[in-house]
Amino acid sequence: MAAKSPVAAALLAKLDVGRPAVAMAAHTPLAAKLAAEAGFNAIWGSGFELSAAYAVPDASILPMGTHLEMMRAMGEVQPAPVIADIDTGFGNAVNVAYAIPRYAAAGVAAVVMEDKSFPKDSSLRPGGRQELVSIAEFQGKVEAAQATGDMLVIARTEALIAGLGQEEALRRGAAYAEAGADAVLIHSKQKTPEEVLAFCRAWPGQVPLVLVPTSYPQLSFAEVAALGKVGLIICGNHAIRAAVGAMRRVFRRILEDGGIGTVEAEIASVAEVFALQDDARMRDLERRYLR
Ligand code: SPV
Ligand code: MG
Repeated sequence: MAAKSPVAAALLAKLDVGRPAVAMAAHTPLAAKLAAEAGFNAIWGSGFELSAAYAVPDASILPMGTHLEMMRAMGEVQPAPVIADIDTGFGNAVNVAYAIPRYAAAGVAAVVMEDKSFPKDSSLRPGGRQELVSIAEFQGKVEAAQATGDMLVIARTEALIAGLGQEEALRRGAAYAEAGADAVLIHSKQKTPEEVLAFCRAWPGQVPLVLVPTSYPQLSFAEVAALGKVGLIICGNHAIRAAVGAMRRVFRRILEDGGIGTVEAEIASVAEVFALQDDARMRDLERRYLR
Protein backbone atom coordinates (compact mmCIF):
# COMPACT_ATOMS: atom_id res chain seq x y z
CA MET A 1 0.00 0.00 0.00
CA ALA A 2 1.43 3.39 -1.04
CA ALA A 3 1.92 6.08 1.63
CA LYS A 4 -1.03 8.46 1.77
CA SER A 5 -0.79 11.92 0.20
CA PRO A 6 -0.95 14.83 2.71
CA VAL A 7 -4.55 15.60 1.71
CA ALA A 8 -5.53 11.93 2.14
CA ALA A 9 -3.79 11.69 5.51
CA ALA A 10 -5.58 14.85 6.66
CA LEU A 11 -8.95 13.42 5.64
CA LEU A 12 -8.18 10.08 7.32
CA ALA A 13 -7.49 11.97 10.57
CA LYS A 14 -10.98 13.51 10.29
CA LEU A 15 -12.73 10.12 10.06
CA ASP A 16 -13.33 10.18 13.80
CA VAL A 17 -15.97 7.64 14.88
CA GLY A 18 -16.72 9.76 17.95
CA ARG A 19 -17.28 12.86 15.83
CA PRO A 20 -17.91 11.93 12.19
CA ALA A 21 -16.83 14.26 9.38
CA VAL A 22 -19.65 15.52 7.14
CA ALA A 23 -19.29 15.79 3.36
CA MET A 24 -21.62 17.71 1.05
CA ALA A 25 -22.29 16.64 -2.51
CA ALA A 26 -21.35 18.91 -5.39
CA HIS A 27 -21.77 18.83 -9.15
CA THR A 28 -19.81 21.95 -10.11
CA PRO A 29 -16.79 23.78 -8.71
CA LEU A 30 -19.18 26.56 -7.64
CA ALA A 31 -21.27 24.11 -5.60
CA ALA A 32 -18.07 22.72 -4.05
CA LYS A 33 -16.99 26.24 -3.12
CA LEU A 34 -20.35 26.98 -1.49
CA ALA A 35 -20.18 23.70 0.47
CA ALA A 36 -16.69 24.53 1.76
CA GLU A 37 -17.81 28.06 2.61
CA ALA A 38 -20.74 26.62 4.61
CA GLY A 39 -18.26 24.61 6.69
CA PHE A 40 -18.55 21.04 5.42
CA ASN A 41 -15.46 18.92 6.08
CA ALA A 42 -15.25 17.47 2.57
CA ILE A 43 -16.79 17.58 -0.89
CA TRP A 44 -18.59 14.51 -2.23
CA GLY A 45 -17.85 14.26 -5.95
CA SER A 46 -21.18 12.56 -6.53
CA GLY A 47 -21.83 10.55 -9.68
CA PHE A 48 -25.56 11.03 -9.15
CA GLU A 49 -25.20 14.82 -8.99
CA LEU A 50 -22.91 15.08 -12.01
CA SER A 51 -25.13 12.75 -14.05
CA ALA A 52 -28.14 14.84 -13.06
CA ALA A 53 -26.30 18.03 -13.99
CA TYR A 54 -25.88 16.54 -17.48
CA ALA A 55 -29.54 15.39 -17.33
CA VAL A 56 -28.61 11.73 -17.89
CA PRO A 57 -29.16 8.71 -15.62
CA ASP A 58 -26.55 7.76 -13.00
CA ALA A 59 -25.84 4.50 -14.81
CA SER A 60 -22.23 4.62 -16.12
CA ILE A 61 -23.41 6.91 -18.94
CA LEU A 62 -20.93 9.77 -18.40
CA PRO A 63 -17.34 8.95 -19.38
CA MET A 64 -14.62 8.83 -16.74
CA GLY A 65 -12.92 11.91 -18.18
CA THR A 66 -15.98 14.08 -17.56
CA HIS A 67 -16.08 13.08 -13.88
CA LEU A 68 -12.31 13.28 -13.47
CA GLU A 69 -12.13 16.80 -14.90
CA MET A 70 -14.90 17.91 -12.53
CA MET A 71 -13.03 16.51 -9.51
CA ARG A 72 -9.88 18.38 -10.56
CA ALA A 73 -11.81 21.61 -11.09
CA MET A 74 -13.58 21.29 -7.71
CA GLY A 75 -10.26 20.87 -5.96
CA GLU A 76 -8.78 23.93 -7.63
CA VAL A 77 -11.24 26.51 -6.33
CA GLN A 78 -11.84 25.58 -2.69
CA PRO A 79 -9.87 24.12 0.24
CA ALA A 80 -11.99 21.11 1.36
CA PRO A 81 -10.77 17.63 0.39
CA VAL A 82 -12.58 16.04 -2.56
CA ILE A 83 -13.96 12.50 -2.21
CA ALA A 84 -14.43 11.13 -5.73
CA ASP A 85 -17.33 8.78 -6.38
CA ILE A 86 -15.76 6.46 -8.98
CA ASP A 87 -18.79 4.11 -9.08
CA THR A 88 -17.52 0.62 -10.02
CA GLY A 89 -14.05 1.87 -10.97
CA PHE A 90 -15.07 1.97 -14.66
CA GLY A 91 -14.77 -1.78 -15.23
CA ASN A 92 -12.64 -4.50 -13.69
CA ALA A 93 -9.47 -4.31 -11.56
CA VAL A 94 -7.38 -3.46 -14.64
CA ASN A 95 -9.60 -0.46 -15.37
CA VAL A 96 -9.27 0.54 -11.69
CA ALA A 97 -5.47 0.39 -11.93
CA TYR A 98 -5.54 2.86 -14.84
CA ALA A 99 -8.21 5.13 -13.33
CA ILE A 100 -6.67 5.56 -9.88
CA PRO A 101 -3.40 7.34 -10.84
CA ARG A 102 -5.46 9.80 -12.88
CA TYR A 103 -7.65 10.62 -9.87
CA ALA A 104 -4.51 10.93 -7.73
CA ALA A 105 -3.05 13.39 -10.25
CA ALA A 106 -6.32 15.36 -10.06
CA GLY A 107 -5.60 15.90 -6.35
CA VAL A 108 -8.54 14.02 -4.82
CA ALA A 109 -8.21 12.88 -1.20
CA ALA A 110 -10.29 9.73 -1.46
CA VAL A 111 -12.15 7.51 -3.87
CA VAL A 112 -15.31 5.59 -3.12
CA MET A 113 -15.70 2.42 -5.18
CA GLU A 114 -18.79 0.19 -5.07
CA ASP A 115 -19.13 -3.58 -5.50
CA LYS A 116 -21.78 -3.43 -8.25
CA SER A 117 -21.08 -4.82 -11.71
CA PHE A 118 -20.27 -2.43 -14.59
CA PRO A 119 -22.33 -0.73 -15.97
CA LYS A 120 -23.92 0.31 -12.70
CA ASP A 121 -27.39 1.60 -11.97
CA SER A 122 -28.34 4.17 -9.33
CA SER A 123 -28.79 2.63 -5.87
CA LEU A 124 -31.80 4.85 -5.22
CA ARG A 125 -33.72 4.04 -8.40
CA PRO A 126 -36.88 2.03 -7.70
CA GLY A 127 -36.51 -1.37 -9.38
CA GLY A 128 -32.91 -0.56 -10.37
CA ARG A 129 -30.49 -3.21 -11.66
CA GLN A 130 -28.39 -4.10 -8.61
CA GLU A 131 -26.00 -6.89 -9.55
CA LEU A 132 -22.89 -7.33 -7.43
CA VAL A 133 -19.48 -8.70 -8.42
CA SER A 134 -18.03 -11.51 -6.28
CA ILE A 135 -16.24 -10.73 -3.02
CA ALA A 136 -12.96 -12.01 -4.47
CA GLU A 137 -13.27 -9.82 -7.58
CA PHE A 138 -13.98 -6.72 -5.52
CA GLN A 139 -11.10 -7.46 -3.14
CA GLY A 140 -8.87 -7.45 -6.24
CA LYS A 141 -10.27 -4.04 -7.21
CA VAL A 142 -9.62 -2.64 -3.71
CA GLU A 143 -6.06 -4.01 -3.80
CA ALA A 144 -5.51 -2.52 -7.27
CA ALA A 145 -6.76 0.86 -6.03
CA GLN A 146 -4.50 0.82 -2.97
CA ALA A 147 -1.48 -0.27 -5.02
CA THR A 148 -1.79 2.39 -7.71
CA GLY A 149 -2.69 5.53 -5.75
CA ASP A 150 -1.96 7.48 -2.58
CA MET A 151 -5.57 8.35 -1.72
CA LEU A 152 -7.97 6.84 0.78
CA VAL A 153 -9.81 3.91 -0.74
CA ILE A 154 -13.36 3.67 0.62
CA ALA A 155 -15.01 0.38 -0.32
CA ARG A 156 -18.76 0.53 -0.67
CA THR A 157 -20.96 -2.49 -0.39
CA GLU A 158 -24.33 -2.53 -2.06
CA ALA A 159 -25.38 -5.79 -0.41
CA LEU A 160 -28.31 -4.19 1.42
CA ILE A 161 -29.34 -2.24 -1.69
CA ALA A 162 -29.32 -5.54 -3.64
CA GLY A 163 -31.46 -7.19 -0.93
CA LEU A 164 -28.80 -9.72 0.08
CA GLY A 165 -29.23 -9.17 3.82
CA GLN A 166 -27.14 -8.20 6.83
CA GLU A 167 -24.96 -11.29 6.92
CA GLU A 168 -23.79 -10.82 3.34
CA ALA A 169 -23.30 -7.08 3.91
CA LEU A 170 -21.15 -7.74 6.99
CA ARG A 171 -19.20 -10.47 5.17
CA ARG A 172 -18.47 -8.10 2.30
CA GLY A 173 -17.53 -5.19 4.57
CA ALA A 174 -15.09 -7.36 6.50
CA ALA A 175 -13.59 -8.80 3.30
CA TYR A 176 -13.03 -5.33 1.86
CA ALA A 177 -11.39 -4.09 5.09
CA GLU A 178 -9.17 -7.16 4.96
CA ALA A 179 -8.24 -6.29 1.35
CA GLY A 180 -6.99 -2.91 2.58
CA ALA A 181 -9.95 -0.51 2.38
CA ASP A 182 -9.45 2.52 4.62
CA ALA A 183 -13.20 2.72 5.35
CA VAL A 184 -16.38 0.86 4.37
CA LEU A 185 -19.46 2.62 3.03
CA ILE A 186 -22.67 0.79 3.87
CA HIS A 187 -25.58 1.94 1.74
CA SER A 188 -29.29 1.38 2.38
CA LYS A 189 -32.38 2.70 0.68
CA GLN A 190 -34.82 1.79 3.42
CA LYS A 191 -37.09 4.66 4.43
CA THR A 192 -36.12 4.22 8.08
CA PRO A 193 -32.61 3.88 9.55
CA GLU A 194 -33.18 0.48 11.25
CA GLU A 195 -31.40 -1.56 8.57
CA VAL A 196 -28.30 0.61 8.55
CA LEU A 197 -28.30 0.93 12.36
CA ALA A 198 -28.36 -2.87 12.70
CA PHE A 199 -25.35 -3.09 10.37
CA CYS A 200 -23.47 -0.42 12.32
CA ARG A 201 -24.13 -2.10 15.67
CA ALA A 202 -22.94 -5.47 14.33
CA TRP A 203 -19.84 -3.99 12.65
CA PRO A 204 -16.74 -5.07 14.61
CA GLY A 205 -15.00 -1.78 13.86
CA GLN A 206 -11.94 -2.82 11.81
CA VAL A 207 -12.21 0.46 9.88
CA PRO A 208 -14.61 3.42 10.15
CA LEU A 209 -17.98 3.20 8.39
CA VAL A 210 -19.41 5.75 5.98
CA LEU A 211 -23.16 6.48 5.65
CA VAL A 212 -25.21 8.24 2.95
CA PRO A 213 -28.54 8.82 4.75
CA THR A 214 -30.52 10.10 1.73
CA SER A 215 -33.35 7.58 2.15
CA TYR A 216 -33.57 7.84 5.94
CA PRO A 217 -33.09 11.61 6.51
CA GLN A 218 -34.63 11.48 9.97
CA LEU A 219 -31.33 10.08 11.35
CA SER A 220 -29.46 13.02 12.88
CA PHE A 221 -25.69 13.49 12.82
CA ALA A 222 -25.69 13.27 16.64
CA GLU A 223 -27.40 9.85 16.51
CA VAL A 224 -24.78 8.65 14.02
CA ALA A 225 -21.96 9.92 16.24
CA ALA A 226 -23.45 8.08 19.23
CA LEU A 227 -22.98 4.75 17.41
CA GLY A 228 -19.19 5.16 17.66
CA LYS A 229 -18.69 3.32 14.36
CA VAL A 230 -19.12 5.93 11.63
CA GLY A 231 -16.29 8.23 10.53
CA LEU A 232 -18.01 10.03 7.66
CA ILE A 233 -21.56 11.08 6.80
CA ILE A 234 -22.18 12.00 3.16
CA CYS A 235 -25.04 14.32 2.19
CA GLY A 236 -25.42 12.56 -1.13
CA ASN A 237 -27.40 14.87 -3.41
CA HIS A 238 -28.46 18.00 -1.57
CA ALA A 239 -26.66 20.47 -3.85
CA ILE A 240 -28.39 19.36 -7.03
CA ARG A 241 -31.78 19.02 -5.31
CA ALA A 242 -31.44 22.51 -3.81
CA ALA A 243 -30.47 23.86 -7.24
CA VAL A 244 -33.38 22.13 -9.03
CA GLY A 245 -35.89 23.43 -6.48
CA ALA A 246 -34.55 26.98 -6.59
CA MET A 247 -34.36 27.14 -10.41
CA ARG A 248 -37.86 25.74 -10.86
CA ARG A 249 -39.32 28.31 -8.44
CA VAL A 250 -37.54 31.29 -9.99
CA PHE A 251 -38.12 30.26 -13.63
CA ARG A 252 -41.85 29.78 -12.98
CA ARG A 253 -42.17 33.13 -11.18
CA ILE A 254 -40.46 35.07 -14.00
CA LEU A 255 -42.89 33.76 -16.62
CA GLU A 256 -45.90 34.12 -14.34
CA ASP A 257 -44.98 37.67 -13.38
CA GLY A 258 -43.99 38.69 -16.91
CA GLY A 259 -40.64 40.14 -15.83
CA ILE A 260 -37.54 39.56 -13.74
CA GLY A 261 -38.26 42.25 -11.17
CA THR A 262 -40.13 40.23 -8.53
CA VAL A 263 -37.51 37.50 -8.12
CA GLU A 264 -34.67 39.95 -7.60
CA ALA A 265 -34.85 39.81 -3.80
CA GLU A 266 -34.75 36.02 -3.60
CA ILE A 267 -31.82 35.27 -5.92
CA ALA A 268 -28.11 35.87 -5.41
CA SER A 269 -26.90 39.28 -6.51
CA VAL A 270 -24.49 39.65 -9.40
CA ALA A 271 -21.98 41.00 -6.86
CA GLU A 272 -22.23 37.74 -4.90
CA VAL A 273 -21.47 35.78 -8.05
CA PHE A 274 -18.48 38.02 -8.84
CA ALA A 275 -17.15 37.28 -5.34
CA LEU A 276 -17.53 33.53 -5.92
CA GLN A 277 -15.58 33.97 -9.15
CA ASP A 278 -12.77 35.48 -7.02
CA ASP A 279 -13.01 38.85 -8.69
CA ALA A 280 -10.70 40.23 -5.98
CA ARG A 281 -7.87 38.12 -7.35
CA MET A 282 -8.42 39.36 -10.87
CA ARG A 283 -8.41 42.98 -9.65
CA ASP A 284 -5.08 42.29 -7.99
CA LEU A 285 -3.67 40.75 -11.19
CA GLU A 286 -4.95 43.68 -13.24
CA ARG A 287 -3.30 46.16 -10.90
CA ARG A 288 0.03 44.35 -10.94
CA TYR A 289 0.47 43.21 -14.49
CA LEU A 290 -1.87 44.93 -16.95
CA ARG A 291 -0.04 47.79 -18.67
C1 SPV B 1 -23.96 9.45 -5.45
O1 SPV B 1 -24.27 10.51 -4.89
O2 SPV B 1 -23.62 9.38 -6.63
C2 SPV B 1 -23.99 8.20 -4.68
C3 SPV B 1 -24.91 8.08 -3.54
O3 SPV B 1 -23.31 7.28 -5.07
S1 SPV B 1 -26.37 7.37 -4.13
O4 SPV B 1 -26.89 8.19 -5.20
O5 SPV B 1 -27.27 7.31 -3.00
O6 SPV B 1 -26.06 6.03 -4.61
MG1 MG C 1 -22.73 7.45 -6.98
